[in-house]
Amino acid sequence: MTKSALQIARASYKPKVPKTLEGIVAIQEGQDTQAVSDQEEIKRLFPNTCGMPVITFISDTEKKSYSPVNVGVILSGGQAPGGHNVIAGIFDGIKEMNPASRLYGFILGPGGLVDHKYMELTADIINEYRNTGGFDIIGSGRTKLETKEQFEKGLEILKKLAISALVIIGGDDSNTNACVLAEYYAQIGAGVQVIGCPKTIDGDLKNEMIEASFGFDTACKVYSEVIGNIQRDCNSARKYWHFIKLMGRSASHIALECALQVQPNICIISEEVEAKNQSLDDVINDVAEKVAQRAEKGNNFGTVLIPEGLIEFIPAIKKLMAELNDYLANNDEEFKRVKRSQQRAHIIDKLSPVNAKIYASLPEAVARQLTLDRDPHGNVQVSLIETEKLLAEMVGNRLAEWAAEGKYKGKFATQVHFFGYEGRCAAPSNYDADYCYSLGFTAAGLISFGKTGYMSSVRNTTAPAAEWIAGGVPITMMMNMERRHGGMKPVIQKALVKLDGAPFKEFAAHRDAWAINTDYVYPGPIQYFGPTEVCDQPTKTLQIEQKA
Ligand code: FBP
Repeated sequence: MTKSALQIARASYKPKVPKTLEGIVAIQEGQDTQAVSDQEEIKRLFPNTCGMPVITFISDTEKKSYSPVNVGVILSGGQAPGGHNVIAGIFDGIKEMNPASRLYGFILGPGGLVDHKYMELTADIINEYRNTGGFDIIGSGRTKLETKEQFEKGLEILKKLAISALVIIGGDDSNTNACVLAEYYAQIGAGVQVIGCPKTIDGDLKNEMIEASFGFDTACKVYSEVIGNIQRDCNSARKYWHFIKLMGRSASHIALECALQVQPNICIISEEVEAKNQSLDDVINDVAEKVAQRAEKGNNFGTVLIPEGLIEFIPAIKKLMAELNDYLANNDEEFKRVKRSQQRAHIIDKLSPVNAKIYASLPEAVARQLTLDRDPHGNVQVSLIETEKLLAEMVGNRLAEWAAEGKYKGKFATQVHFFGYEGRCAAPSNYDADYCYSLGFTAAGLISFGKTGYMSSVRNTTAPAAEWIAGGVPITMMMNMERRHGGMKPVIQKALVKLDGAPFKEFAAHRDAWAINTDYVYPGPIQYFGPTEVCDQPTKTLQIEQKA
């Protein structure tokens, strides 16, 4: 494999880790925990793994001896920068405990466990992937681990390889599955521990104990770099409005973080649209008004950041999507038999009158995108809905109406962009490289203490890495009951942008000025070598949250 100069230099980077992970480690147990809501139901569903205490690693002086352990690892869901370092951290952690320990990777996600596709991860392989982006060391996939048959098939291969602990690196849905699997293996006395690791560029797997999901930092830095470049282009040519959709599924954390980094003219926050009960028309009017205000000052250019999940947060469209989800979950076969040209009419016929009317009013392409296959977790694939084009087109139409009424005299030409895949496999920033390695090393520690149903947790990450706090959080602590696939299921609660949270307030305090003025910031590319204030900065979101 030919390597770039950066790859070669970066391979020898030694991730910074919390001091408590450096020597001999002991654990400190906190109070017993309970689910974030629906406590009784979660307790009933997870009798073995609910209620366990939060665990913190502390330094110890008494040297322990560990038996060798065989560990399996799975990368689940969308790629996120730093996954390879989590695996390197697990590898180094279990080898430090006992050099005879072995690590196996299941190929292409949870499906690899069920289909018995695996490879042993040796030192030579691990060393090739240290500090690199991507999940290609073993690949990732979105198979949902949920049935007893899958768990039993998985157990066959785990037993064959004498694996007594499995680490699932994934987002909220994958960690929910990790918890269900941990509970099942505990219930049947399978002798397999299951540990989760918080991954997703979306940033929506976070709570009091998990302050960030890995990959969010690097992905936002990559997007902010390119948005900054676009803003500079935009301010040089002064002739385009750029509509930029940003990945992130439901939550607007990525859009908000990028806005804090680049100071765009407009950034829509889906959670605010929902809270204000705005219609699509309201959103269009808001954007068009800002375009018109800038045009009055002769500025017929600007940037609009759009979170990928926006459409789901427009209350009327959310209700429509809930009905569509239920219909498609229960009538998938019937719907697939309908001819493509008749699908729109078929859906209109099946929906309640209110939702049918909204569905009928949507542009053809967007209406079709709303009925595309859900992912295996029942989520609408929002990355396939072209909201950036929808908004650019509808804002253009609104401005044309205003121009006809003599209310607007500007020029409006657009460029549309979607940034998502560009950031998911970037070489991890120092923050993600350090954080991920620490998460992996922590997961190895949790295994050594016989824990199951825990998520690896590393906190206090705005402080220097030596002061980070490592430990484990019971996954059940993050759960509640939600409607999925037409029924109520226990799931990890998704963290959306809090409108009373400090990062949103910071944005809200400046956005009017950013809309009118051209206050762009150009963050430039991620730096891997250089002063700590350039290379080791965590996200603005985290910095603002921790300061508040
Ligand atoms: P995860 O939640 O699995 O980490 O996925 C993140 C994400 O990048 C979302 O932002 C996006 O909506 C989705 O994956 C796209 O996934 P895919 O490439 O599988 O369609």
